[in-house]
Amino acid sequence: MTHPTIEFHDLHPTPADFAAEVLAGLRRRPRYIPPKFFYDARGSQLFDAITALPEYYLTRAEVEVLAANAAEIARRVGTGSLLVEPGGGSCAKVRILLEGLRPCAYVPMDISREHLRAAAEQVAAEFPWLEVHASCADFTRAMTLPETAPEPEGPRVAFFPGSSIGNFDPEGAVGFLAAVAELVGPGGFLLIGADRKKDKAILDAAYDDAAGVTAAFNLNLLERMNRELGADFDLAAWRHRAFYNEAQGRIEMHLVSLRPQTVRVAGESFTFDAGETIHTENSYKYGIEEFQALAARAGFEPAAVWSDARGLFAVHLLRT
Ligand code: AVI
Repeated sequence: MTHPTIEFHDLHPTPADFAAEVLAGLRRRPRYIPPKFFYDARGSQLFDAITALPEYYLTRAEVEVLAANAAEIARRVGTGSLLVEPGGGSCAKVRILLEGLRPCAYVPMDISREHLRAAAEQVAAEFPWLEVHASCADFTRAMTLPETAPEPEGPRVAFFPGSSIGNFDPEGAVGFLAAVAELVGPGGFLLIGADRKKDKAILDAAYDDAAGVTAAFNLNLLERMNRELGADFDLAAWRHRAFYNEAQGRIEMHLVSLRPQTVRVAGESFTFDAGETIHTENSYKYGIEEFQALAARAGFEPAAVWSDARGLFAVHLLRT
């Protein structure tokens, strides 16, 4: 049953979008499929499991920073804001902020429909005073508020945790941040998590965990193509590879073809050499000043920045 304070807006990308982007990505060299397609129901579950892995320090470090600084964040931002969370799939971290911030409404936007609906209903049940306007959308394409979202007395505040900004290339990140700057408008804020550059061994382990959960997350993309696009990927013929590319300042994830093979996807044939890869994700890591300089190109200035005790992860408060 839908909670009375939930409005659900469905701009979900169609199966045709998935097919078109996958086919375009497999035709090009090097082959590349954007990471947003990891997050079907299974992929979202696997991602939640990743966030609890011992090697994946990002989530724990960010939660530590948010919990330690929630009161300070609320003091700087003020109450009565409109809180927007592009990619707010599990709505997990926002809970740390809600009591302090007391926004007039919360707008989570996510590509994964069922995950978003369940999470938004849960938040609305836990915070009965809060209006929730969930918007199922591909925020990398459309960054618009649902028409029902109220005009706040306080500022518009975007919350973009998890270092998801690292999944854009730097130019794409500037474009995304500029769209957020436009969304929050003059006097608006962005609270954003950005993973920091660090020792390669720590980064490599975070994206290639001993239990193989990240491998399953990456390989699920092939299973998803089998399920939804009538593809015939043989899962035993592919392997997960992830490594920190120090020159580029990014983790790269790939799916490696273990033998020469031909695969059918949505009626089209693709031939892979042994060792050839499909590049599935980049996860850029930023120094603090480096990230502030990137955000400045999108019209944001730094208001505050916090880090965890180990200095692994940064949470930036930016204002337009
Ligand atoms: C969602 N995003 C920030 C994650 C990351 O760390 O880049 C996705 C992920 N990929 C592998 N592990 C986690």
